[in-house]
Amino acid sequence: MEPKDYRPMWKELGLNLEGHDQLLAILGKAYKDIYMSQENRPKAMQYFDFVISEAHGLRIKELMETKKKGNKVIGTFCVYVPEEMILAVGGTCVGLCAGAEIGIDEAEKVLPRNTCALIKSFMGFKLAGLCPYIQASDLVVGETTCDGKKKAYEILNDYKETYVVEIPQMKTQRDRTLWRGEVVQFKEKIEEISGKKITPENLRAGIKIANNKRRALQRLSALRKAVPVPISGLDGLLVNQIAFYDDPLRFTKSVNALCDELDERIKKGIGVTKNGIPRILISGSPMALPNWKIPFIVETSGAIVVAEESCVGERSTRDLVYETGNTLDGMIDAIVDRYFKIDCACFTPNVERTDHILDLAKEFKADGVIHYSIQFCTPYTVEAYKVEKAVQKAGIPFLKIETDYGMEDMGQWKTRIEAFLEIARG
Ligand code: BJ8
Repeated sequence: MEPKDYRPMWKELGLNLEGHDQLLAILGKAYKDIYMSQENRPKAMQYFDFVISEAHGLRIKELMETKKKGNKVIGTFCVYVPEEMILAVGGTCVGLCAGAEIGIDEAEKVLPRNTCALIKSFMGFKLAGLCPYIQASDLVVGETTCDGKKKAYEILNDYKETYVVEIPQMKTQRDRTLWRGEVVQFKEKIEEISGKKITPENLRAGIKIANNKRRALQRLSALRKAVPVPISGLDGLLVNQIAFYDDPLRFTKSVNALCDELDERIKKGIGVTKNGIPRILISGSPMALPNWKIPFIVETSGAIVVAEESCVGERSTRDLVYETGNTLDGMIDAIVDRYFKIDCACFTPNVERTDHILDLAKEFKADGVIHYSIQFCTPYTVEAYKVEKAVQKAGIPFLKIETDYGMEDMGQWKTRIEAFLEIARG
């Protein structure tokens, strides 16, 4: 096969070609070391390996092609942005949160050093000219969740038009009214940028596509409850990360194909590792691609991650939009209610999240809970206190981790995690 040359496309997108080459080399090596070294992976993971290998190539080419047909690409940073409305007008929603320590020097020129790594990373990717997704986006949508993101969008807007959705901080009826108003305004923004009207018909279709993607991810999640577990936590996380970039129809089909294979494994009692190793639930800040640090340490220390209580995981896939609404207003209400259930730590109070963590720990037969927060992420770091109390009260071993995207503390965390796994083993 002819080697594919995407450089003209990257140049057209205004990427920093030299820096981008270096980035691809680093990511390619990390993927090989972390993912391709795993044993006994399901065959259907080959599709997801391919998607990763073409994340800056073929997928971007697809986005450019859909743009040529007049469809819009919308970049987002939060699972609170209603994807259904973007899909309704034939648009594509791509996640722009970034999980690598890249472009930090550039980011620190505009942000304080003690900013969460996720924010520094997306800012760094943009300022260093390394993210083809943000370059390809017709509009970037931010949101008023944590203070760091909220204020960073004001700066990002100087470099790329950023439309900000206001997310309430509480969940009273008054907050729901505010949120509904925001969803309606977002609908109008999407209509304006796409030049297309959102109708009951196209919104129904958008809801179906987004729900089917979530159903496939729910199916995958449920299969990870099996003993022994048929797929590694790293692979489970990867599929959830790819959900933010891939074509939703193709992705849904590929996740279901993976689940068919896992069904077979379960029937035959095949696990990805030997039985009896500690099953770990990871909870906390989202792990955006390519943030694999903690699951990698856990799974190379003799344990397996069975679920992620995170926006790259359960928190964004758990709830569906009711498909029973026939009117546009009814569908908007269904969207409003579905998103309003997301239990991000930016809300106060947020008891639902602690309840969900306990439920997940039980359902997935977790031997331990690791609470992960990105350093300087106030919402999750502070909320960890309440989570710790609840998890310990339930008699489940608990470990609190606060780290950034750097690799310097890998050894230190490996030692702490190994000691924790001794306790989880019971
Ligand atoms: S709904 S979790 S995707 S905001 S890690 S940037 S919170 S300081 S990402 Fe999130 Fe939406 Fe909530 Fe989910 Fe701020 Fe914390 Fe950084 Fe964070």
